This record gives sequence, structure tokens and C-alpha cells, in this order.
Amino acid sequence: MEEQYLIVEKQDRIGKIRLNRPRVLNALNSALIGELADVMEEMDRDDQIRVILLMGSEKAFAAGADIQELAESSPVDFVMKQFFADWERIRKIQKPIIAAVSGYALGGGCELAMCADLIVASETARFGQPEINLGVIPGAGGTQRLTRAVGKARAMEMILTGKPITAREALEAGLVNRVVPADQLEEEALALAKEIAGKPPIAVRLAKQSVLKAMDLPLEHGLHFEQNSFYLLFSSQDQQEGMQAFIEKRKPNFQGK
Ligand code: CO8
Repeated sequence: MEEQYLIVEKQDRIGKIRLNRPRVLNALNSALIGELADVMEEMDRDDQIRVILLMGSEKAFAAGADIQELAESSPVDFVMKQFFADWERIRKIQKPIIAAVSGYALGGGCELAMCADLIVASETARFGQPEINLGVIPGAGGTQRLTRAVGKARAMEMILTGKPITAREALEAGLVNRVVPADQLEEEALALAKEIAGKPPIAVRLAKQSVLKAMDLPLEHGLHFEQNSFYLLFSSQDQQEGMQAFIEKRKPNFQGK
């Protein structure tokens, strides 16, 4: 697959995707999001890949939706192009996604980082939803995912003032998993990806789904989903391998079966 806006690499069971529109700080136009959804879906189907790592540049993870493209769009364009359909495809990716964020993660950039399951931030990262300054509001899940991640008070302030928060503030608020020095971002994110890639893939997949259910299902339904996933895992070879390896005091070798 030829990508125009992405640099894609596969390394040790990790699918690495780098956003690559440097001239406009990785502004997310529709073509880029379409490519991203295509590549992520391909990686989701690829048995050689267990974790997806999404990165931007040092200056910007992504500075938001492409304002030039937005400025030229009408409500009818949004409807006819199904503007958010590719975001939905990204939301449905089953393998864990780690976002490594350096510099600006603003507007759609912050929303894209929040589509990931884990965020590793460099000390230079800035997370914000500045759409209010453009006369609009977040459209790719910002009001919902940010509120779930950091709570009403902070989300409301970020969305109503448009002011970004620092990486440290994001860590304190629970938006990111860890903050690392800028020059160690890729290394640290890769180490986390490799750690998860060594875990049993079917359990990882069901664990991701179960945690995500906690965000939108009532407790009883979420517990039901978790229990069914738990039962299902007892039909996997990895469950037998994991428990047998524990009993035999050896390292398990998970095959994703
Ligand atoms: N869209 C288009 N072009 C952009 C964007 C953007 N979001 N951000 C930066 N650029 C361009 C600039 O226009 C500039 O281009 P040029 O060199 O041709 O003038 C180039 O990138 C470099 O930017 P700056 O010169 O502005 O760089 P600075 O270091 O001075 O400033 C900032 C960096 C603070 C990040 C600044 O560029 C900025 O404020 N950018 C816009 C941030 C923003 O408002 N983002 C929200 C956009 S709206 C949105 O995301 C809605 C989400 C809806 C759903 C998602 C659908 C995809």
C-alpha cells in the first residue's frame, strides 16, 4: 500500500505508523485519516503484528484537523463524505494502540491520541481542544473522551478556554500513562509496545474490549461482557500455556491461539 501522509514500518510484532505532513504540523485532512484507517485495519488483520504504535513528529503529534479543509466544508459535504466514518474505523481497531505524543496534540490531534489505548507523552507534549477559538467545538470525540479521561472540571475548562495543558498536567489528570524525556519518547513507547506484544494476543484483545466497555456500559452489562470474555479465554491454547508455564515455573510462549 502506498501512503502519502504516513510512514509505516513493521518491527518485532509492532506496527509503527508515523504521521507525516510536517509542513502543516501533521494537520489531519480527510485523506490522512482515510490512509490511517486503512493501515490500521491492515495491521489489525496481520498475524505478525500485535501492537500498533502511532507517532507524530518532535514538534507536533498533530495540530488538529486541517483548518484549510474545514473552512471549505459545508454541512452537506460532511454528510455526503461521511466525514467521521474513518474515525469510526479507527475506533473499532481491536489490537492495542499506543500513541507516542511529542509537541502539539491539539483539536483532532488530541482526539486522535485519545483514540489510542495508552499514551506515552514527551515532556514537550501539549494537549488541548482549541476548537472554541475557531467558533466550533470538538467533533471527533473530544467532549466525550476528554471528559471521561480527566473529569468534568478539567475537560470543561480545556474545552471552554481552548488552553492546552502540559504533559505533566496530563499525567496528573490521568490522560496519559507516562511522561518521558523528549529524546527517549520512541524508545519508551516501543518498550511498552514490546511488553504488551509478549502477552497472549487473544486475552489482550478481550481485555482491551472489556476496559472500553467500562466507558459506555452500565456496570451490570460491563461485568457480563467481562465474564463471557473470561469464559471464552478458557478455550484458548494460550490459557493452557500460561497456566501450565506457571505450574512448571517457566516463561510462557504465547501463540495467539
Ligand atoms: N490546519 C491546517 N494548517 C495548520 C494547522 C491546522 N490545524 N496547524 C498548523 N498549520 C499550519 C500553519 O498554517 C502553518 O502553515 P504555513 O507555514 O503555510 O503558514 C504551519 O502549519 C506551521 O504552523 P505555525 O506557523 O502556526 O506554527 P507555530 O509554531 O507558530 O504555531 C500552533 C503552532 C500553535 C500549533 C498553531 O499552528 C496553531 O494554533 N494551529 C492550529 C491549532 C488548532 O486550532 N487546532 C484545532 C483545529 S480544529 C479541529 O481539530 C477540529 C476537530 C474536528 C474533528 C477532526 C476531524 C479531522
